[in-house]
Formats: sequence, C-alpha cells, structure tokens
Amino acid sequence: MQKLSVGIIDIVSKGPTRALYARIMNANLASIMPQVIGVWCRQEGHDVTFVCYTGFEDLLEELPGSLDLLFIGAFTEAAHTAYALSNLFRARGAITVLGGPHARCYPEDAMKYFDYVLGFTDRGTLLDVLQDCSQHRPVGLHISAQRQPLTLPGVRERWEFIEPTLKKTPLLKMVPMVGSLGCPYTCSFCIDANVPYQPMDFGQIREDLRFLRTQFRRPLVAWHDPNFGVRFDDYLDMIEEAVPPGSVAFAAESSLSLLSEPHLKRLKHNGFKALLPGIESWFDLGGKSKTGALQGIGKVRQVSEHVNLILKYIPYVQTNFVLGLDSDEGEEPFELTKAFLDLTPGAFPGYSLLTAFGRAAALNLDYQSEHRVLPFPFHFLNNNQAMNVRPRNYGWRSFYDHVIELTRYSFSARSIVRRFGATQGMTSRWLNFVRAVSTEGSGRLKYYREIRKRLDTDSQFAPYFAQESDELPEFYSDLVRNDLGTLMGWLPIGGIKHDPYSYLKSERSATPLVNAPLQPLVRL
Ligand code: B12
Ligand code: SF4
Repeated sequence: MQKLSVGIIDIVSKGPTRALYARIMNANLASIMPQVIGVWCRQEGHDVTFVCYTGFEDLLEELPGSLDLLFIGAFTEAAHTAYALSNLFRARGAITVLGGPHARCYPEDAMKYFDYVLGFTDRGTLLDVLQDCSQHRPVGLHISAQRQPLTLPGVRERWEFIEPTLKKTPLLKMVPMVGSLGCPYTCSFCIDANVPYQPMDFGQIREDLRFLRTQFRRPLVAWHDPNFGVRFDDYLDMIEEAVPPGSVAFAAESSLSLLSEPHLKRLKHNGFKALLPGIESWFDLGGKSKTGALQGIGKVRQVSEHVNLILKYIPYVQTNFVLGLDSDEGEEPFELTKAFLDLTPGAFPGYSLLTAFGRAAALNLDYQSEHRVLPFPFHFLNNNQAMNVRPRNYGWRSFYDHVIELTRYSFSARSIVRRFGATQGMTSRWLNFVRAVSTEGSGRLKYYREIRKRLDTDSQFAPYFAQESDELPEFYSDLVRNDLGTLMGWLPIGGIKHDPYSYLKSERSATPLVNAPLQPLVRL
C-alpha cells in the first residue's frame, strides 16, 4: 500500500476558546479512539499528524497542508466544527473520515459531508478505509464492524499521542483508559443498552498501569468504561496485582448498584478519587440505582444515604440526573432533587436536559414516532444548551422555570458553602467550587434565564419550541456563528440543519440504513 499522509483530529472543543476552565479541563476530555487510529495507522507504515483540538490550537498550522486522509473524532455538539473541517480539507485534496459519537448517532447526516462515516471501528474497519482511500461524494460510505473491538492499543502504545495532549493542560492530567466495553444492563435511553458487555485484556491493563508509574509521580487514570466495575472483583484483583494500592489515582463512571460498602472500601484502598454514578430520575430507572420499585421521597432518602456512604470513602462524587423525562410531572421531581441536595451536600449535581441523540437509543424512535423531536442544530446537543425532546408533562415555560430554580438552588452561595464543607480534600473542594461559579453553575443559570426570557419576548422562540415553525431563531444561529469563528466560512451550505426524524424514516423504509446496531452496513 502507498504511504499516506494521515491527519487525525480529536475534537473536544467545538470552537476557539480562551476560557480558563477550558485550559485546565479540555485536554482531559480527550478520547481514546483517535489515539488508537493513530497507533494503527503508524503500524501500517503511514505518516501520522495527531491533534487534540482543545480550542486553543490553529489547526491549519498544526496539520500539513496536503493530507491524503483526515480522520475526525467528534461528539454531536462538535458536528458543525467537524463538517467545516472536512469541507476545508477536502478542498485541499484530502479524503475525510468521521468516527465517534456523532458518527454513531447521525450517520445519514454525516455521510453528506464525509467520504467515510464509521460506526463500531476495529482494525479491519480501518484497513478497509486505508485500502480504499477514495472519494465517496456526494454521499459517503457508512461502515461498521460487526461488534466492538476485542482489543485496543493500550497506554504505552498510545503514549506518543497522550503525552503531547496532556502537555496542553497545566494542572490536572488524566490518562484515558478503558477496561470494558458495552454493559450488561439495558437502560432504554442508553447507547450501550444493546451492546454486549466485554472486558478488555487484563494483561495489557496491568502493563499500562505499571508503565504510567514510570511517567508520573502519581498517575491519574480516567476509566472511559460505560459502567466501570461490572466484574468488580476481577478488576480490583487485577489493579492490586499491577500496582501498589493508592499509587495510581482513578476516576470512573459506575452505577450505584455496583457501589456497595465492601466495594467502596476496596475502591478507596486502591486510590479511587472520583465516581460519577447516574441517578437519572426519582420516578424511573430504579434498576440502575438498585432502588427497584421505590419512587419519590423514599428513593431520595435511600439514594442519599447511599451517596453519603460513598462520600465517606471517595472524595469526589458527581451524581447525574436527567431533567424532563416522561415519568416526571409537576414540581415534585425538582423539589425532590432539592431535598436530595439538602440531604447529600457533598455530591456535585450533574444535570442533563433530556436529549434524543439520533440513533443512540431505541427509545428515540418513540420520541420520533410521537413527533416530539425538535430540529435544534447539533451544535446545541450537549445535554444543556438545548433540549430536543418536547417534554410530555410540561409546557416549555414552566419546564424552564423549574430548571432555573433547581440550577439556582444547586449553585447558590448556601449550597456551594455546604458542598465545600461536606467534601474531603482540597482538590475536590476547589473543583466543585470552580465548576459551580463558572460554566456549569452561574454560566448555565444565565443561559437558561435568557432562554426563558426569550420564550416570552422573542417572536421566533415560542413557535419554534411549539414545533409550529422550523425557522431557527436568530439567537441560535448567531451563537453557532460566534462559536465556530473563522471555521463558519467552511460550514457547507445547509450543514447547520438536519432531519431529526431520519432514524425513524430509515427504520420504516424498505432499506433501513441500520437494521440492527451490530450489523455491518456497507462493506467495501
Ligand atoms: C467516557 C465518556 C465520556 C468521558 C470521555 C469523553 C471522550 N472524549 O471520550 C467524559 C466524561 C469526558 C464525557 C464527556 C461528555 N460526554 Co460522554 N460518554 C462517555 C461514554 C460513557 C463512553 C464513551 C467511550 O469512550 N467508549 C469507549 C470507546 C472505545 O467506544 P465507543 O465510544 O463506542 O467508540 C466506538 C466507535 O464510536 C468508534 N469511534 C469512537 N471514536 C472514534 C474516533 C474516530 C476518529 C474513529 C475513526 C472511530 C471512533 O470506535 C469505537 C470502537 O468501536 C459514552 C456512553 C457510551 N456508553 O458509549 C458517553 C457519550 C459518548 N457522551 C455523551 C455526551 C453527550 C457527553 C458530553 C457532551 C456531556 C456533557 N454535557 O458534558 C461531554 C462531551 C465531552 C467532549 N466534548 O469531549 C454522549 C454522546 C452523544 C453524542 N452523539 O454526542 C454519550 C454517547 C452518552 C449519551 N448521552 O448517550 N463522556
Ligand atoms: S447501566 Fe449505564 S452504561 Fe449500562 S445500560 Fe444503563 S445507562 Fe447504559
């Protein structure tokens, strides 16, 4: 095969930024797969230029002018940035490939702007692309492996990409690792509900942990597993065998049902510093939090007791909630979350506005069938800048009133002080404080208040939210323009819009794009 000049961009910022929080955090949001693609391409003998785009880089300076092949990894919120970059590099002669959450959730749309759009990606999928490496326009090829890859290059092999990425952040340096893919649970809203659980290679993880101790005095590992700790004892045995307890610090997303007190003791002993359990709702999804049929204030009390127990062992705990679920009605769910905050002052609340990310979950077909999905541009689909599902039991005005009140309460001076006092360790305390007074607390409150005000005063807002008009309020198009900066000039015409019903249409058509998530789509 001819030697190719390959570029790889891992987009973690949807546009240029100068924010202090972004300087500290963005490089810590780097994904594993773009680094994996880099390793595999180099192993195949190609020249690779890798950039993790944190919002501070000039991509045109960092990437060679004449690339043969450009891979972009993007979340949906960065789709327009990705589309603009693809257009720009295609104009310079490159073939472009999109992978990552946006490619998995909105392949039909992405195929209009990329030569290849990848779903599950293993080495075979990559080799197909490298061998074909040709233009597929106006509609790109969609390729997916049959299943998640069984192995991925570990930290040692990815180090040539991890090291320069972490150099971009001055303080916290989190190394991304993955111990398992898929999940045995089947939460209907989750992208992993149908993806079988599989552990990754223990030998490699052990070696990676040992390797990291040669690079940092005290490494910090962020597990990217959808649900860390499913085979709890096997994992903890492996970590204990690999490195002395506490010599590596860990952060992980784990469901409450896996966090019993004996497990917590073991996690503490092994240096786990941050856990992000999902609570999601007081009226639904009880299986995940091990509360079964328990609902309402009973569930609040039980979960609060559990989270306070976690906080005895783990200094940093973020509890995740989804706002606007169909099971929620009236002010009760919001009041219950406030009660939870009072009972559990040490937990940092992470709120997501209900969002249907295209093909991410079968549940999204229900929202689409009920015609409840709004066409908000991808740029706003990050769980907080827009909610693209019309709530079943709320009008938009009352919904935003509740969201504003909950956000105000969660990040009020009183809550911040109580959280500070109830958290162990200076890093955790300050991280909570900075998050509360910057983008997530006061930043979001200001934004939600603006949306609420415009629902009354901006004549484009109410009809758009009520699905009576498809005309995007200028407020939103101005934000996209502003956030994309000079890249806006490269966003293809029509690229800002998408069909929010393409998943349903495809499922109902004679030739659905994806019959089942694990089927290959188009093989070269
Ligand atoms: C770990 C994780 C995080 C971590 C790490 C993020 C990161 N940069 O990877 C953290 C906590 C930082 C995070 C943050 C966010 N996350 Co997150 N996260 C996940 C999670 C749990 C696992 C993803 C993962 O790494 N899996 C392991 C990899 C190996 O597997 P994979 O993702 O399935 O990828 C396969 C293919 O897609 C492909 N692939 C993936 N990337 C690439 C790149 C290239 C170039 C190629 C060719 C192929 C390829 O290959 C893989 C193997 O088959 C998923 C949920 C899930 N269960 O998947 C949500 C998920 C990806 N996150 C989501 C969201 C919304 C967010 C946030 C916007 C939340 C927020 N409001 O802050 C932010 C955005 C951060 C950012 N812009 O970078 C959504 C994305 C939906 C979407 N379409 O955009 C998901 C799907 C959860 C959901 N709500 O359903 N997240
Ligand atoms: S437990 Fe978490 S990762 Fe597993 S299916 Fe439910 S939401 Fe998804």
